[in-house]
Amino acid sequence: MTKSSKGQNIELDLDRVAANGLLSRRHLLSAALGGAGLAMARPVIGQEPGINLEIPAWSKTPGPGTSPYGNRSAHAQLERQSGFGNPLYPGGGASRSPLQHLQGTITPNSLHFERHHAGIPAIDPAGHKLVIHGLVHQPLVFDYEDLLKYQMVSKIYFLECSGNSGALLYGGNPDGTAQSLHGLVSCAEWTGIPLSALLEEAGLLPEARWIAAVGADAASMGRSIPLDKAMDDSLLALFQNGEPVRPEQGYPMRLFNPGWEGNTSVKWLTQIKVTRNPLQFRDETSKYTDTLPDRTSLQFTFPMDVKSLITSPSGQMRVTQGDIYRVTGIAWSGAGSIRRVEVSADGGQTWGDALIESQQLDKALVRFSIPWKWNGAPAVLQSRATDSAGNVQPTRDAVIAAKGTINRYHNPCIQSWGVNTAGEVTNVYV
Ligand SMILES: Nc1nc2c(c(=O)[nH]1)N[C@H]1C(S)=C(S)[C@@H](COP(=O)(O)O)O[C@H]1N2
Ligand SMILES: [Mo]
Repeated sequence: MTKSSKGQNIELDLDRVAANGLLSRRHLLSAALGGAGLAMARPVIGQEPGINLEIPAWSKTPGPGTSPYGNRSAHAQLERQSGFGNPLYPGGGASRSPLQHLQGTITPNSLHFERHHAGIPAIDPAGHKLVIHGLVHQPLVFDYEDLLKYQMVSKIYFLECSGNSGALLYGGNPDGTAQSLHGLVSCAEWTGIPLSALLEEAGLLPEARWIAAVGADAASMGRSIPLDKAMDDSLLALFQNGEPVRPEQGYPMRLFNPGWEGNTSVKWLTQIKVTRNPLQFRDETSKYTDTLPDRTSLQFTFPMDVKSLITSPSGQMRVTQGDIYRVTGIAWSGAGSIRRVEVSADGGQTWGDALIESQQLDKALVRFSIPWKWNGAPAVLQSRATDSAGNVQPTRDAVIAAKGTINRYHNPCIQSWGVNTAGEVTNVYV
């Protein structure tokens, strides 16, 4: 980054856009363009030792050559974080993406979150079949190799478990991180066959209204999907970020319902039955229903709400007084694209508009940032997203007022990261 032409006096010129040190996103923009932005690089003053362009050791001898499968730098090791297993559900559980260490919007396949109800089946694609039957003119069976011959589409979409962020409704978790609290969301380019093409090939009967999708795992996980969705943008996904869908994500094929709760995107898909009514699977009756304070439950709450989250600075990080930070995070909505992300450093009293750094695709993550100077006083960092349908991300109080705390699913509430006078960042509730 280039040094500001305004040199040491830059502080005087910073536009403050909200209380407690939030600065105009224009500073990040203009710095990138080489203008009078924030100078993050250290200026070279005179003959400073260490910048005499000495050749480092790694430049003096050739390194190892090519390899069949690439890996991350030993200096950049990232890991998924697994929850506790339950002996009653062998292979069941979830692992979370390390959101606080990722940038951009695409989740590397090895770090995509996982949620399995009975572990990962060891499927040989040569023995796997996809059957479409029920209310169709002609039941069909597809082999993996057959499916590879179809025209495909590639789309970038987020996937979020509807249980993501549920812990926030209960309070606690002062040591929570972006990963532990919100890591059940990831984003990838999914390549596959529009489900509508396969359903049309089978030929829908006039009374068809739903499809029932079932996986080949030991949980035989099934979900009912309205036919309108299946004919709109549902995919039979075969590839994930360019390579075959990973075993954890449903190899050799999964259903993918863009913008909808992760559970509906049935992995290891082996059966689609076209029906008149939903089949009332376990995962849409005893699970994945939202129980309200009066003990009635909402069923089939499919779309994921508009949501955002600051990933840095975030839980268990530390900031230094006087330093300027690129506050950054992710935002997404199951209802369309992200149009605006605001950031507050005073617990939601004043807000400044963040810069959207990425493309603003439908039902995909966006990356946002805003510069912030920590002045040493207690602060509460929050972000608030607005989507193309005009939905604004709600506060935690608003979510609890609307749906209570019996329900654990579909919590899109604003995350608050508290900064104490020591610079420690923790999960707080305001
Ligand atoms: N067959 C099958 N499909 C499944 C599941 C499962 O356990 N079995 N888990 C569901 C849940 S709850 C979620 S959130 C997503 C998780 O997808 P991922 O593991 O690729 O992130 O898959 C869904 N599809
Ligand atoms: Mo899920």
